[in-house]
Amino acid sequence: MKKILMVPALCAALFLASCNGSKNNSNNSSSDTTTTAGTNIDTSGASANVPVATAPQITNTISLTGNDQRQYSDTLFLVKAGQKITLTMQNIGNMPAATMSHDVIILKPGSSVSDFGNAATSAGNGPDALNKLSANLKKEIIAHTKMLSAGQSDQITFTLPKPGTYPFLCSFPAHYLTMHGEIIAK
Ligand SMILES: [Cu+2]
Repeated sequence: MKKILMVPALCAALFLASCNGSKNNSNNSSSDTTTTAGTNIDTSGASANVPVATAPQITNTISLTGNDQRQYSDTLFLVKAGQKITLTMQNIGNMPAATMSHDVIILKPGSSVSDFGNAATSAGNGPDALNKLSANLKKEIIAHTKMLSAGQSDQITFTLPKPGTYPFLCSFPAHYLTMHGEIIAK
């Protein structure tokens, strides 16, 4: 007698909502499973046309483009630390090299994109701009592509030795303000 009264009382006092919820879940579970299985069938290119809002997959192949709006095509990559990474960068714009070129500079974890970008801006857009940077800033560079004019591309390989967040940026004057991102090595 005491037990029968206690169970609904506890339910009401503690988790009324969850008691109701678990009843509903068990009633619907079979139809839910069918629906989920149905939506998983399409693995073809449908997702290629839709901007991906979820976290990127781990990869060792990075493909980037830069456009005349001073934008990279992607700003976040996940890779494995200690493995060879291949990065391809292409300038898909049309503007003249002197006004709109792009590169990719990958920096050590903890490096400041704005400090590096400011110094790169002062160094200008000449072919030896990176050489004009201070020795301390040069030491921050893990790898970099060539400076690419419209239509050009470059491929580099490098290894991110330790897990961490490696910033990257474009070193063309002032481009770091919009052209920067992160490679996270796991
Ligand atoms: Cu750029």
